[in-house]
Amino acid sequence: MKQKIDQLLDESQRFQASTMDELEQFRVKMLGKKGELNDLFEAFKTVANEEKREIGQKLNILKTAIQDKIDEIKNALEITEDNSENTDLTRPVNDFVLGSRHPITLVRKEILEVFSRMGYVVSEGPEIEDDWHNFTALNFPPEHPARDMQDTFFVEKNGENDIALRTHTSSVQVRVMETQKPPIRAVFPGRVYRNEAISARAHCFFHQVEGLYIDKNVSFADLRETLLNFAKELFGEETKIRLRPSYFPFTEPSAEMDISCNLCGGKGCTFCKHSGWVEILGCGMIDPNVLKNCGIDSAVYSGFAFGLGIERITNLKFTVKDLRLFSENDLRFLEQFKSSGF
Ligand code: 2NM
Repeated sequence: MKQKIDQLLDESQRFQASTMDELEQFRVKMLGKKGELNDLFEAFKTVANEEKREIGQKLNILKTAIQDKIDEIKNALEITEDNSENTDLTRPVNDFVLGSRHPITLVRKEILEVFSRMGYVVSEGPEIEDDWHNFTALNFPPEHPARDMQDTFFVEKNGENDIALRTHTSSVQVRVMETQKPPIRAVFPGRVYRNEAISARAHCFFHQVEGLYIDKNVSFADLRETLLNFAKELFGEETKIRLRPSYFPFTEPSAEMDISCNLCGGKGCTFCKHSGWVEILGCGMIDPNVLKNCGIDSAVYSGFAFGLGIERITNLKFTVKDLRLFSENDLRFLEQFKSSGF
């Protein structure tokens, strides 16, 4: 009997199978109802008492060895079968539904990249602001209309220290000027809020990128050259710019910048109202009062600042006709920006 056990142990250790059928035959032969092991256990009953212990152990070892062998081959076969017979390698892959970046995100990134290449850092700040950072430090007189309920969403109205949703990201610029020493070169992207009736051309929130450059001897020529480079990078080398005098409380002098219409190449179309020019941003030399309010010596330092609406630039780049599309999350709109992704 010992001999039989050793022989079966040897046989099962050497056993190999290349198909599940072969393996199943082996299993039936060894472990099946009429299999070798059952025969042995049957014979075990008649084994002399003094041998029971030794033969019993041997039998158990054999049984475990056979079961392990079967499991091992079964696992190996399952893996190779998965990879070959049951897999149709010509089957199309799963059709993943890819999302897309929001157009505002795409254009925001493009704008920030242009300024990064010119050495500007990116800075962000809170959307809920106090009166000082949003208005007073920026040279807004106490009676300025922007401070009115009609134009600004107030969170708390308590006289001296109103709390409001920021109406521009200039509030972040104040925070940076208050805490950093020139030279400062930074851009400030973010969402801003204005109390406007929602229409195709206006919304109660939109997105800005503002920028700031403060150092010794910064001139209006530096401003012009920087913004010309920006316009060319964003809209193409052939783009021209035009600066028109304007007014902002925080800059003096102030200007509005137009670019040559990139739809008609300056010839005149309905988009540029046949002028050949479209407005894209406001800018100016930072008012010495603002520098002073932020603790920067205006006798030593000067600087320029600019601000633009990302929605406006996005309209120009993608000819979006209705501002409301940007905040409705209509997939039919958003899916059109798939190929513009990054
Ligand atoms: C604009 C237009 C012109 C501006 C000015 C400043 C600051 F903080 F330096 F005074 N920040 N942003 C600025 C100037 C913004 O947006 C149309």
